[in-house]
Formats: sequence, structure tokens, C-alpha cells
Amino acid sequence: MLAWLRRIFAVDGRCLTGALAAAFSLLVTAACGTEAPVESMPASSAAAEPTDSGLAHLVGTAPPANGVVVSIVLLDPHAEIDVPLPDELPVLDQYGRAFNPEFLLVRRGQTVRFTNSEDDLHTVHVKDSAGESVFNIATLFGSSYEFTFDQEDSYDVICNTHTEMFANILVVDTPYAVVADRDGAFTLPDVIPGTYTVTMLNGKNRRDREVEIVAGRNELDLTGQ
Ligand SMILES: [Cu+2]
Repeated sequence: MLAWLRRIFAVDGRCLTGALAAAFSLLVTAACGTEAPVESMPASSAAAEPTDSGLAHLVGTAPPANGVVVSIVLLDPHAEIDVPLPDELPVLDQYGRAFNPEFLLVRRGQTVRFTNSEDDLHTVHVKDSAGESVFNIATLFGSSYEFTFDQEDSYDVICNTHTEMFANILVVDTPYAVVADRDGAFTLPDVIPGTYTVTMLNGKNRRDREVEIVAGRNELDLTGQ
């Protein structure tokens, strides 16, 4: 994972726009949803009663936003664990001559739905971090297009017609990932306990730390060295 992350965050901090955190946490909530068809995961409300579920509930603090750049936290398990992809598709919409949201964090293998909700002809032109075109489609009002991201990378999303339209899709290969809020706070519910490498990204700053996640509540302070 190191190589691609270095490549991504050496390129542009724009993808970590603070306003996007809300949409992002929705995604992650879905990613860690309770409908996990894994036998070891109880179907009960693990988030509400973390100590009874055998799962972990992470509450943490990362560095606060630096301008538009907010922190991202990724958990990379040392053991092989199976965390199913969420059923719900993340949506990147076009409206008001803008992409909404401007930033999406998705897991490798997830499908993103691209929609156009206004009577204005746009395109969705997705390029990988090397600048290679991944796809380029025209989008009419009411149209919907789905694409599955099988490669972890940072993708720029532009509209060829309106140069002010820009979004970024960050595809990660970790089962748990979250964007911190502007104060640096984040939560991750329903994490399978075990040893993880926790990566904190804030613009070009990156910190890795090995942590032991246990069942129940875990507090992570990622603000220091
Ligand atoms: Cu456009």
C-alpha cells in the first residue's frame, strides 16, 4: 500500500476536502454495517453494545483539518479477515455544475454510481493517478452509470465541458477507513479485534502505527508522533 499512497499524496491534497467528510462517513458506516454475513459477527446491534458483540468500537482523534485538508484513517489488518463490501452503492452526482460529493472514499472492488440530476449535459471523465483515462462518458439528465473500481488509486473526476467541476475518488484496499471531522475526531464501529497497522493521512503527512484492537471500546490518539 505504501507506494500508491505516496504517489497519491505527493500529487495533490485537494482530494481531502473538509466538506466531504459527511458523505464519507456515510460510506464508512455502510462499509461497517451490521448486515455482515460473517458467522463470527453477531447480527445484533454491535455499535450500541460493543462490549457484548465481541467486536471493537473505535473512538479516536487525528490531527485537525489544515485548511481544506482533513485527516483520513485507514486500518490494515495483520491477519486475513473478511469484511464484506457494503450492499449500498456510493453515488457521485452532478448538480449545480458541480460533483456532489467532491470526494468519495471507497473500498477496492466497490461499484460507484454516477448520476446527473440537472438538465445540463455533462461528462464524467475519470483519470487515474498517472493521468490515464479510465473512462469518459456523456451524462444526460436522469442518467445513471456504474463503474467498479478494482484498483486502489486516487482518481480525478472531471467534466470535459465545465472545467470548474472536479471530484476525487480514493480507492483503498483496507476493510476499515474513515475521514475525520474538521476537529480530527473519528469513530469506527464494528471492527473485528486484532492487530492492525493504523495509517493517518493528512495531506502529505503520514503516520503509521501498529495497534492492538480489542473487543469493546478502544481509544486512539493519532495526533502525536
Ligand atoms: Cu459539466
